[in-house]
Amino acid sequence: MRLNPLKHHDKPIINGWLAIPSGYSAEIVGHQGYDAVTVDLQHGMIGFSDALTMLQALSSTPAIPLARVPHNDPAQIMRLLDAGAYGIICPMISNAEQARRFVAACRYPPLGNRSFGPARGLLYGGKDYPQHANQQILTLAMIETQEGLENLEEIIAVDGLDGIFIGPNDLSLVLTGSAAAESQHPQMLAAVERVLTQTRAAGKIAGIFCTSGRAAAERIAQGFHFVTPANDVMQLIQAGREAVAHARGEALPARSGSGY
Ligand code: 3PY
Ligand code: MG
Repeated sequence: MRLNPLKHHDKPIINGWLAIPSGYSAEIVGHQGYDAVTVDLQHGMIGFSDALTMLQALSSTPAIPLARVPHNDPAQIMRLLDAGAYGIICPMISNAEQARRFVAACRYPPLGNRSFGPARGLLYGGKDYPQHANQQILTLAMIETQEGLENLEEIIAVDGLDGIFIGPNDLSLVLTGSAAAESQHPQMLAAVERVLTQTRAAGKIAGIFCTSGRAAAERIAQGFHFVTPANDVMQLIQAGREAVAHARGEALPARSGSGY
């Protein structure tokens, strides 16, 4: 089976993020040097057939294809793994039971309850995918709720969970009342630092969503192993605004804290 380099990372993982339902943009993004690219079925405008085409497009690039599911649903997780995703990011994990259910959906028996029907897993991963998928598929649980923060230790400790991915917009929304991915609010700074420290102490991947490459570089310097330097929509917005402002000789308009 094709090995998943994200499972044995020695350098920070730079992860692209796709919200636009297009195989063509997936292919373009996959060729830009990212280690991994995530197809976002939670907040992206993406259904299963779009995701299939996008995972196929990503397969033709060096980037490892990942998917974020809309919620902790074993049927959705199974279909995206069958479609060739080499890892799943699951939003809104709030306790260990939810994390165990998530991991079980990503693992064939006896480790979990993923149903057998590997489909594109065989095409992307290779003929021996069924024998090795349990070891190669990446599982990242998103911490972005108050309860998730409170139950952090027990979530991180779940066997088979590879790491944590912070959703800073949702997290800052619940902690500070406004969605701001790079919020400097003391409560948010403390929460992010706590998730980072505890995840690293457990020897697992510490990941976070960011709104720009510069913000992602700061997160890497802070100690994160897995960063997303904005999604395709944010990059399109930023590039469009810059182009218009430069053409008009005007100052760049201010960005919103959420990146949108
Ligand atoms: C968040 O910031 O809440 C996310 O889920 C990132 O997409
Ligand atoms: Mg979120």
